[in-house]
Amino acid sequence: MMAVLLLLSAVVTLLLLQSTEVGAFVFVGSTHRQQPRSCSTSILFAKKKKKATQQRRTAAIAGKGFGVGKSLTTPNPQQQQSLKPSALIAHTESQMHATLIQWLQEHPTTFISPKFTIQQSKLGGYGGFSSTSGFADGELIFRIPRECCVTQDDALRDITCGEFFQLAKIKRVPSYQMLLLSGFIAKEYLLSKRMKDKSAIKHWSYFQSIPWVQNQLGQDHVIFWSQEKVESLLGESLAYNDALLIRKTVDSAIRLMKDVIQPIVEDADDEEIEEAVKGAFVICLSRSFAEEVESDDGATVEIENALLPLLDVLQHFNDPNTSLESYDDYILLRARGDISADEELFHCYQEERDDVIPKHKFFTRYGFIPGVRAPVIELLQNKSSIFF
Ligand SMILES: *[C@@H]1O[C@H](CO)[C@@H](O)[C@H](O)[C@H]1NC(C)=O
Ligand SMILES: CC(=O)N[C@H]1CO[C@H](CO)[C@@H](O)[C@@H]1O
Repeated sequence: MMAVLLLLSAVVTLLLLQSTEVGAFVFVGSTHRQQPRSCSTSILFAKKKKKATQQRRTAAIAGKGFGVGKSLTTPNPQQQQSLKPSALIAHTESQMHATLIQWLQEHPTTFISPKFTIQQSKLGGYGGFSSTSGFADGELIFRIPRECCVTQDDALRDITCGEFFQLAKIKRVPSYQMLLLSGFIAKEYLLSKRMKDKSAIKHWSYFQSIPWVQNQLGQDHVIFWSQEKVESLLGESLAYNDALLIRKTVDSAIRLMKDVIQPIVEDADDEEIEEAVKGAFVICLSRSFAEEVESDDGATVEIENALLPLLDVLQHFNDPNTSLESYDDYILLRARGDISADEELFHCYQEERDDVIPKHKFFTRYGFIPGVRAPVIELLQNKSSIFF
């Protein structure tokens, strides 16, 4: 009964939010319909096969944290012991990615080429690479089953807060896609922190491989900044309004999710929930992929955001050397052109074209600026033309 009441109070907050027109940004709106030119090979390829396989379509994309890669986390010795060494030796020296790979490989439809490795990228943080042997054009790099991905359905079907998310979707709460995905993973993350047996949380192996707090794996985002920092660095910049909009949306989500999460994770205090929701939003903004999903009768196409593990390890490049195919049951990544040994694999999140998304917006949304290695804080201090 308690839980029902609290859920109701969340619903009331939700309705209030709607009526006061809380600022919200449409995350996918401007990006998904225009198919990025240089990414279109994969999308067209996927579409061509659609009729035969009833597959989903994947459109455009998000990026990931601009990494300086300074604060790479050190392996947890406990995990190290419990882990089969095979993933560590075969694919990566990074413990958290080995844990991710091991979990993915427990699913029978997973395939990860022995030639695929995860190493530190020159762009900061980690990236995907070919090993000492390369890939031939069209060669399969990996196949990840949908059940390992985090989708809107996971949120909507969740036993503890699915009903709340369903309502948010029906009411078309501003940015509800982001609210669903972020709210769901924030709740799961807070639960997993309290569990001895982490495997009780379905996506835990994935969650432990991604950064939840500022500066972990070089992650930064305006969502983490203080209001003073936003004012002083972004105050007169082109990115200011977008940053405010995003922060406002996250603030509303935090208010909503507090009411939803507190009865489920009883000992979580306001501050912990706030941190988890912020971290979840940064993860979803910077790593989720927007997909066009057809309704069962094929009559409508909706945009849904999903987190696709392993694919999100790859760094962004406008002219990528991989292509993505997206099906109902799995996603595939293939080599696009021959890839020689020890080369970094790139995926195009979102084409770098000012009419698609200007560079300053790349920063407020995804937390990094493609092709720019200079620290963003310095660019802002120097009043770079990207921002001013
Ligand atoms: C910012 O300006 C300082 C001083 O002119 C310069 O040393 C630095 O390289 C600049 N940084 C960037 C990222 O442009
Ligand atoms: C970053 C990179 O190496 N990109 C290349 C990947 O492969 C395609 C297709 O062969 C090239 O056009 C890219 O330049």
